[in-house]
Amino acid sequence: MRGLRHLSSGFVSNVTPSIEEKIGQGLLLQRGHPINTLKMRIQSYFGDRYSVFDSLSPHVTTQQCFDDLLVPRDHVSRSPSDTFYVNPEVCLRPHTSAHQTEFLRRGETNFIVFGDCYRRDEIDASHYPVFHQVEGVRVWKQADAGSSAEQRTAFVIEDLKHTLEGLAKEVFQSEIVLRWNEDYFPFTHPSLELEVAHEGDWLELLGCGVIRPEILENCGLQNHVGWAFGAGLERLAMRLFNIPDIRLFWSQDPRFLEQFKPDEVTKFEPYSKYPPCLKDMSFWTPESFEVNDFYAAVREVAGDLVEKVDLIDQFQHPKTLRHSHCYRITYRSMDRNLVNSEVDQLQEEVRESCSSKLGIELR
Ligand code: FA5
Ligand code: MG
Repeated sequence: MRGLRHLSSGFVSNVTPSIEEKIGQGLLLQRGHPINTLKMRIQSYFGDRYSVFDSLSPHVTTQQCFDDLLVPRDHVSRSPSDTFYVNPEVCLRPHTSAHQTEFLRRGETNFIVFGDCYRRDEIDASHYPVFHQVEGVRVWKQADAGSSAEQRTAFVIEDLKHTLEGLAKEVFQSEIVLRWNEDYFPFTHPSLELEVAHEGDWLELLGCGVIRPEILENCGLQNHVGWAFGAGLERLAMRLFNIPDIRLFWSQDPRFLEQFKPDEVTKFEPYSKYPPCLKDMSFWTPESFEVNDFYAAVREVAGDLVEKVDLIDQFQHPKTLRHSHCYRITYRSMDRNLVNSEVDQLQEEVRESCSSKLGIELR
């Protein structure tokens, strides 16, 4: 459970039972599920010109997932506080970009990849440790993209923007307001992010950019240029189907599932909003405290009954210099009313589990 800080010595997998349970559930291919309906829309937009891969194992090597993509050795995304490791060389893919180089090496020049992705992350309505992404890649021979480096970059960016603006319009099939921002990824340069206006705010749809030439060269594609993008399907689907909480995608409740028909986009009608139950928890943190270990421990005990976890207070003791954190855990079921005694018991189990596994000292 605890972050494995020394991958080579005394390896302990940080993949928890509730994560293991999600592997192979196949929401992407489940007809009628909003994730499948969205996938079909994206797939139909890209049409026959793109090869589609949607059944790849989520187990990938750190080579595929990080090294091949020029992710620096000390980049935080490689850390076991962020990524689930099965063993020191194999992890659960944190992004579908993990498949870019294998298909480029096989000579694919236009392709999209759908997959379930896994990340150790915060807990709230738009973050879940399992989610889905679609990756897209397109490459050209240099000569077909322009005669100077500047021309080729401009050509690739223009095609990328055109393709992705078209995708957003196809997905939402309504008037939408988009904006491009600069971004950073180790594997693309320049890199961009696309946002859509949503309820008075901007919602991040995807990251993308011009593939770094070293990556293409390492795949045997000298004198080529291309773009890549990666988008989170849940965030798109939440907006498209009016789904307010990311946990709902995993619901087995017929009141959720039966609202959706294959290939139809309909607005979700909430069947209930049960009252939340808030519990605070304070503790002294050990030197090596990783907040994602805490989130994972809470999830492991409370499962989908935890809606969000917020850090509400922290301070450092002036004499001992120890750090104290106070978190507010919001418990709420999406399907039923939680009784107080049940939440009290959950909270007690969370406290016990955290104090035994994380080396924290409860206050
Ligand atoms: C990436 O994962 C890059 N691989 C995208 C990319 C591909 C860039 C190709 C350039 C070229 P990022 O970490 O921003 O980027 O995640 C992309 C999307 O995944 C986010 O916009 C979000 O929609 C989704 N996402 C990330 N973490 C979570 C999470 N915990 N829960 C739900 N969705 C998530
Ligand atoms: Mg991002």
